[in-house]
Amino acid sequence: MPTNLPPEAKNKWKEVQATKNSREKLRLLEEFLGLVPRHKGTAKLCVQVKKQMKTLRQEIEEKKRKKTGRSGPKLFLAKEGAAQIALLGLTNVGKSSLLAAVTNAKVEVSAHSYTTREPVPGILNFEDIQFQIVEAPALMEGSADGRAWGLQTLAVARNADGLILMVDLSQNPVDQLSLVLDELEKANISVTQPKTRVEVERKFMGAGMRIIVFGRLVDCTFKEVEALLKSYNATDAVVKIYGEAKLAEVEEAIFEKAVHKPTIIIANKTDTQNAEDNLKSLQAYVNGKMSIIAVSCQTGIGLKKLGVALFKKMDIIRVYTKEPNEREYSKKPFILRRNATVSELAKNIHSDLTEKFSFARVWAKRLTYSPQKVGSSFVLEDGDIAEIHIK
Ligand SMILES: Nc1nc2c(ncn2[C@@H]2O[C@H](COP(=O)(O)OP(=O)(O)OP(=O)(O)O)[C@@H](O)[C@H]2O)c(=O)[nH]1
Ligand SMILES: [Mg+2]
Repeated sequence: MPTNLPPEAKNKWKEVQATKNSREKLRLLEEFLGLVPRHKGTAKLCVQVKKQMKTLRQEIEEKKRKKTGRSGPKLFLAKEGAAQIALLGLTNVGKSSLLAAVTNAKVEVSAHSYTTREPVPGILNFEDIQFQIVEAPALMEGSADGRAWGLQTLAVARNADGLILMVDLSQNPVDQLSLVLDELEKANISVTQPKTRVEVERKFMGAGMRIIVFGRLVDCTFKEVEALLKSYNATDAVVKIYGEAKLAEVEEAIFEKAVHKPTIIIANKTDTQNAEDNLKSLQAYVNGKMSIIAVSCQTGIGLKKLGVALFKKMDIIRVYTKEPNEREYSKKPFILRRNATVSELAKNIHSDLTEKFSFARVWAKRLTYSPQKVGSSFVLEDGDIAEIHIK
């Protein structure tokens, strides 16, 4: 559904984009909203803008509190470890119990609803790396529309590298999961690889417009996409389109980027009655699209699987480095994405290394001769040891 915004609204949006100041942005968003005609095509946009405004208000509040030294809920938590994983679910499913069982965090577990009211981080050790797990305050129907702390919880999810969705097997898990997925979808966060993805990235002045279509435009032409962006006064931008995209989806991406998060499901309370049947219906509903780990935070069953499941889902590898003149390699690995090359490793070690790179020597079980002399495009695997030589 096209929004058919009048030019004044589009101009106002450009002003919104241009400012970094929270208060100014809030004021401009308010003005923008006043210029948006109300009809079916703009409903989603209005919700999105209101959401942004609410988040900005919270941000302003947070800054004020910081100045006065009063503490209050934080909007974002600094990342630690190999990845930050947001732990989401309805109330009482056992999120705090999981954090208490697998991390060092001190959390309150309670049979009362809505005990956790601000994000709580904890560190999970897996072999020689760490994952940071952040329990976010419970989701509920209406979270994405700003009910209770919903927007804060969804902001934690959006900012995280991956998600754990937790359900309670003593209740209907399908209802719980579909509610959580609905709220995530409303917040433009997808948990499975979406078929369509549109990215609009504004660039510095003079960069010009580049539209790159990896997939296919369904109901419009290149020229129409360009005209749409120009109507929003975006003359310097890179637009990437994956999968089959409609013009309306390109327009949506101008306002909020859809994000995809690698996600696993934890089905908790396997120790309760009906848990087995409930797990079966959950498996049927998910239908292999996401992996489900069945656990009991009370008895500890299944919890050991979490580390390896996260490691696999996050698609990361560990690479150990060695100085050319030393015998031992570093105990602390570099964390890289799967299929990363030696050149990416070099860039991770030091930004200078890409230019100075000459060759690398790699130790790995899969190689016939180890170490092997390799170039910058050599693909690394988990557990490899690399020694980088400079010119
Ligand atoms: N039987 C059983 N009860 C559990 C299990 N895990 C957690 N509980 C109970 O479930 C209740 C809620 O646990 P919490 O860990 O506080 O749940 P939460 O998801 O953090 O809830 P809020 O923060 O309040 O939204 C508590 O009474 C726990 O003792 C489990 O594996 N089995
Ligand atoms: Mg809790």
